[in-house]
Amino acid sequence: MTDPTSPTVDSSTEEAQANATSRRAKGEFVRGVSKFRFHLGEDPYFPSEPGRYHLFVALNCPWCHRVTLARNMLGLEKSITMDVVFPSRTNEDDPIAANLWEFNPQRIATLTGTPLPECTAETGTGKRYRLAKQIYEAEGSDEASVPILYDKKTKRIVSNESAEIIRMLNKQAVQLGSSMSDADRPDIYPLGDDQATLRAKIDELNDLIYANINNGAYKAGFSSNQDVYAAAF
Ligand SMILES: N[C@@H](CCC(=O)N[C@@H](CS)C(=O)NCC(=O)O)C(=O)O
Repeated sequence: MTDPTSPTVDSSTEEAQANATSRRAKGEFVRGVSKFRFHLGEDPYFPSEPGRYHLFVALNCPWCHRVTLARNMLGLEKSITMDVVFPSRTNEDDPIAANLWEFNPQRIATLTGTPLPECTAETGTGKRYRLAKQIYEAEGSDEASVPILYDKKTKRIVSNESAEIIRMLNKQAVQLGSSMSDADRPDIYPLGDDQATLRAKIDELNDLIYANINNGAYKAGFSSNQDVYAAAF
Protein backbone atom coordinates (compact mmCIF):
# COMPACT_ATOMS: atom_id res chain seq x y z
CA MET A 1 0.00 0.00 0.00
CA THR A 2 1.27 3.46 -0.88
CA ASP A 3 2.18 5.73 1.99
CA PRO A 4 -0.30 8.62 2.05
CA THR A 5 1.91 11.48 0.94
CA SER A 6 -0.17 13.12 -1.78
CA PRO A 7 -3.48 14.21 -0.31
CA THR A 8 -6.30 15.16 -2.63
CA VAL A 9 -7.30 18.76 -2.07
CA ASP A 10 -10.85 19.92 -2.55
CA SER A 11 -10.30 23.54 -3.47
CA SER A 12 -13.90 24.52 -2.74
CA THR A 13 -13.22 24.77 0.98
CA GLU A 14 -10.57 27.41 1.14
CA GLU A 15 -9.93 31.12 0.69
CA ALA A 16 -8.27 32.46 -2.46
CA GLN A 17 -4.49 32.37 -1.95
CA ALA A 18 -3.51 34.85 -4.70
CA ASN A 19 -0.82 37.31 -3.50
CA ALA A 20 -1.19 35.94 0.02
CA THR A 21 2.25 37.15 1.15
CA SER A 22 1.77 40.76 0.07
CA ARG A 23 -1.83 40.81 1.35
CA ARG A 24 -0.60 39.58 4.74
CA ALA A 25 2.14 42.23 4.74
CA LYS A 26 -0.59 44.86 4.30
CA GLY A 27 -2.43 43.64 7.39
CA GLU A 28 -4.92 41.25 5.85
CA PHE A 29 -5.69 37.90 7.49
CA VAL A 30 -5.32 35.33 4.70
CA ARG A 31 -6.13 31.85 5.91
CA GLY A 32 -3.64 29.25 4.71
CA VAL A 33 -4.66 25.98 3.10
CA SER A 34 -5.19 22.92 5.30
CA LYS A 35 -2.59 20.40 4.20
CA PHE A 36 -3.99 17.08 5.44
CA ARG A 37 -6.73 16.15 3.00
CA PHE A 38 -7.02 12.37 2.91
CA HIS A 39 -10.39 10.71 2.43
CA LEU A 40 -11.57 8.29 5.06
CA GLY A 41 -12.91 5.09 3.55
CA GLU A 42 -11.62 6.01 0.06
CA ASP A 43 -7.86 6.24 0.52
CA PRO A 44 -6.82 2.60 1.11
CA TYR A 45 -4.54 3.72 3.93
CA PHE A 46 -7.52 4.97 5.97
CA PRO A 47 -10.33 2.38 5.86
CA SER A 48 -13.48 3.11 7.85
CA GLU A 49 -13.53 1.08 11.07
CA PRO A 50 -15.34 1.64 14.37
CA GLY A 51 -13.03 2.78 17.17
CA ARG A 52 -10.03 3.56 14.94
CA TYR A 53 -10.34 7.31 14.47
CA HIS A 54 -10.05 10.21 16.87
CA LEU A 55 -10.83 13.91 16.88
CA PHE A 56 -8.84 16.71 18.49
CA VAL A 57 -11.03 19.78 18.96
CA ALA A 58 -11.50 23.10 20.74
CA LEU A 59 -15.11 23.58 21.78
CA ASN A 60 -14.82 27.36 21.19
CA CYS A 61 -13.62 26.99 17.59
CA PRO A 62 -16.31 27.37 14.90
CA TRP A 63 -14.60 24.85 12.61
CA CYS A 64 -14.48 22.26 15.39
CA HIS A 65 -18.01 23.10 16.39
CA ARG A 66 -19.46 21.89 13.12
CA VAL A 67 -17.40 18.70 13.34
CA THR A 68 -18.53 17.90 16.90
CA LEU A 69 -22.14 18.63 15.88
CA ALA A 70 -21.85 16.20 12.96
CA ARG A 71 -20.24 13.55 15.20
CA ASN A 72 -23.20 13.76 17.59
CA MET A 73 -25.93 14.01 14.94
CA LEU A 74 -24.55 10.93 13.18
CA GLY A 75 -24.32 8.81 16.35
CA LEU A 76 -20.52 8.59 16.28
CA GLU A 77 -19.73 9.69 19.86
CA LYS A 78 -18.74 6.18 20.92
CA SER A 79 -16.92 5.04 17.79
CA ILE A 80 -14.89 8.20 17.20
CA THR A 81 -13.06 9.16 20.37
CA MET A 82 -12.31 12.81 21.06
CA ASP A 83 -9.98 15.05 23.04
CA VAL A 84 -10.73 18.68 23.91
CA VAL A 85 -8.08 21.38 24.31
CA PHE A 86 -8.29 24.21 26.84
CA PRO A 87 -10.26 27.10 25.26
CA SER A 88 -7.50 29.69 25.77
CA ARG A 89 -4.23 29.11 23.99
CA THR A 90 -0.84 29.05 25.68
CA ASN A 91 0.39 32.25 27.34
CA GLU A 92 3.50 34.32 26.65
CA ASP A 93 5.35 32.49 29.44
CA ASP A 94 4.82 29.05 27.87
CA PRO A 95 8.11 27.06 27.69
CA ILE A 96 7.47 26.15 24.00
CA ALA A 97 5.57 29.11 22.52
CA ALA A 98 2.57 31.36 23.04
CA ASN A 99 -0.76 31.09 21.22
CA LEU A 100 -0.90 27.32 20.85
CA TRP A 101 -3.73 24.90 21.64
CA GLU A 102 -2.97 22.98 24.80
CA PHE A 103 -4.33 19.73 26.27
CA ASN A 104 -4.46 20.57 29.95
CA PRO A 105 -7.41 19.38 32.04
CA GLN A 106 -5.76 20.85 35.15
CA ARG A 107 -5.48 24.38 33.78
CA ILE A 108 -7.50 26.91 35.78
CA ALA A 109 -10.07 29.03 33.92
CA THR A 110 -9.71 32.72 34.76
CA LEU A 111 -13.47 33.26 34.91
CA THR A 112 -14.38 30.41 37.26
CA GLY A 113 -11.11 29.87 39.15
CA THR A 114 -11.52 26.12 38.53
CA PRO A 115 -10.44 23.59 35.89
CA LEU A 116 -12.92 23.03 33.03
CA PRO A 117 -14.57 19.60 33.13
CA GLU A 118 -14.79 19.29 29.34
CA CYS A 119 -11.03 19.67 28.80
CA THR A 120 -9.03 16.47 28.41
CA ALA A 121 -5.48 15.22 28.17
CA GLU A 122 -4.26 14.08 24.75
CA THR A 123 -5.20 10.42 24.44
CA GLY A 124 -5.18 9.79 20.68
CA THR A 125 -1.49 9.46 19.79
CA GLY A 126 -0.26 7.41 22.75
CA LYS A 127 2.31 10.15 23.44
CA ARG A 128 0.18 12.33 25.69
CA TYR A 129 1.30 15.46 23.87
CA ARG A 130 0.63 18.74 25.65
CA LEU A 131 0.23 20.78 22.45
CA ALA A 132 -1.82 20.17 19.31
CA LYS A 133 1.19 21.49 17.40
CA GLN A 134 3.18 18.41 18.50
CA ILE A 135 0.71 16.14 16.65
CA TYR A 136 1.60 18.01 13.46
CA GLU A 137 5.32 18.06 14.25
CA ALA A 138 5.29 14.25 14.40
CA GLU A 139 4.30 14.43 10.70
CA GLY A 140 6.91 17.07 9.84
CA SER A 141 4.24 19.75 9.48
CA ASP A 142 4.32 23.28 10.87
CA GLU A 143 0.53 23.59 11.10
CA ALA A 144 -1.13 24.01 14.50
CA SER A 145 -4.88 24.14 13.97
CA VAL A 146 -7.83 22.15 15.23
CA PRO A 147 -9.94 20.22 14.30
CA ILE A 148 -7.75 17.22 13.50
CA LEU A 149 -9.13 13.85 12.42
CA TYR A 150 -6.51 11.30 13.47
CA ASP A 151 -5.92 7.60 12.78
CA LYS A 152 -4.92 5.89 16.04
CA LYS A 153 -3.77 2.77 14.15
CA THR A 154 -1.27 4.31 11.70
CA LYS A 155 -0.64 7.35 13.96
CA ARG A 156 -1.30 9.67 11.04
CA ILE A 157 -3.42 12.77 10.54
CA VAL A 158 -6.25 12.01 8.11
CA SER A 159 -7.66 15.50 7.68
CA ASN A 160 -7.56 18.95 9.23
CA GLU A 161 -10.26 20.49 7.08
CA SER A 162 -13.60 20.64 8.86
CA ALA A 163 -15.88 20.82 5.81
CA GLU A 164 -14.30 17.65 4.43
CA ILE A 165 -14.29 15.88 7.82
CA ILE A 166 -18.06 16.42 8.09
CA ARG A 167 -18.69 15.01 4.62
CA MET A 168 -16.50 11.97 5.38
CA LEU A 169 -18.23 11.24 8.69
CA ASN A 170 -21.60 11.46 6.97
CA LYS A 171 -20.64 9.23 4.07
CA GLN A 172 -18.92 6.63 6.23
CA ALA A 173 -21.20 6.78 9.29
CA VAL A 174 -22.33 3.14 9.09
CA GLN A 175 -18.83 1.72 8.50
CA LEU A 176 -17.47 3.94 11.29
CA GLY A 177 -19.94 2.38 13.72
CA SER A 178 -22.82 4.82 14.02
CA SER A 179 -25.07 3.93 16.95
CA MET A 180 -28.14 5.17 15.05
CA SER A 181 -30.41 3.21 12.73
CA ASP A 182 -30.49 4.25 9.07
CA ALA A 183 -34.00 5.53 9.63
CA ASP A 184 -32.98 7.77 12.55
CA ARG A 185 -29.66 9.03 11.23
CA PRO A 186 -29.87 12.25 9.19
CA ASP A 187 -28.11 12.36 5.84
CA ILE A 188 -26.41 15.73 6.06
CA TYR A 189 -24.86 15.57 2.57
CA PRO A 190 -27.00 13.30 0.36
CA LEU A 191 -25.03 11.73 -2.47
CA GLY A 192 -27.78 10.32 -4.71
CA ASP A 193 -28.00 11.44 -8.36
CA ASP A 194 -31.38 12.94 -7.59
CA GLN A 195 -29.85 15.12 -4.85
CA ALA A 196 -27.43 17.10 -7.02
CA THR A 197 -29.44 20.31 -6.62
CA LEU A 198 -29.43 20.01 -2.83
CA ARG A 199 -25.67 19.30 -2.80
CA ALA A 200 -25.01 22.32 -4.98
CA LYS A 201 -27.04 24.41 -2.54
CA ILE A 202 -25.10 23.04 0.46
CA ASP A 203 -21.79 23.76 -1.32
CA GLU A 204 -22.92 27.26 -2.21
CA LEU A 205 -24.01 27.94 1.37
CA ASN A 206 -20.78 26.48 2.73
CA ASP A 207 -18.71 28.80 0.53
CA LEU A 208 -20.76 31.76 1.73
CA ILE A 209 -20.62 30.78 5.42
CA TYR A 210 -16.94 29.81 5.30
CA ALA A 211 -15.73 33.00 3.66
CA ASN A 212 -18.02 35.53 5.30
CA ILE A 213 -19.08 34.22 8.69
CA ASN A 214 -16.61 31.67 10.07
CA ASN A 215 -13.56 33.12 8.38
CA GLY A 216 -15.13 36.59 8.38
CA ALA A 217 -14.61 36.81 12.12
CA TYR A 218 -10.90 36.08 11.60
CA LYS A 219 -10.57 38.51 8.69
CA ALA A 220 -11.86 41.30 10.91
CA GLY A 221 -10.39 40.21 14.25
CA PHE A 222 -6.91 39.33 13.02
CA SER A 223 -6.37 42.19 10.60
CA SER A 224 -3.62 44.57 11.64
CA ASN A 225 -4.70 47.52 9.51
CA GLN A 226 -7.75 49.69 10.22
CA ASP A 227 -8.94 49.89 6.59
CA VAL A 228 -8.59 46.14 6.14
CA TYR A 229 -10.51 45.66 9.39
CA ALA A 230 -13.28 48.04 8.24
CA ALA A 231 -13.66 46.25 4.91
CA ALA A 232 -13.75 42.82 6.57
CA PHE A 233 -16.19 44.07 9.20
N1 LIG B 1 -9.47 24.90 7.63
C1 LIG B 1 -9.62 24.62 8.95
C2 LIG B 1 -9.49 25.86 9.84
C3 LIG B 1 -9.32 25.49 11.27
C4 LIG B 1 -8.86 26.67 12.11
O1 LIG B 1 -8.48 27.73 11.62
N2 LIG B 1 -8.87 26.47 13.43
C5 LIG B 1 -8.39 27.51 14.32
C6 LIG B 1 -9.18 27.50 15.61
S1 LIG B 1 -10.74 28.29 15.48
C7 LIG B 1 -6.98 27.19 14.74
O2 LIG B 1 -6.73 26.15 15.29
N3 LIG B 1 -6.05 28.11 14.47
C8 LIG B 1 -4.70 27.98 14.95
C9 LIG B 1 -3.68 28.01 13.88
O3 LIG B 1 -4.07 27.92 12.69
O4 LIG B 1 -2.51 28.10 14.24
C10 LIG B 1 -10.95 23.92 9.14
O5 LIG B 1 -11.99 24.45 8.73
O6 LIG B 1 -10.93 22.85 9.69
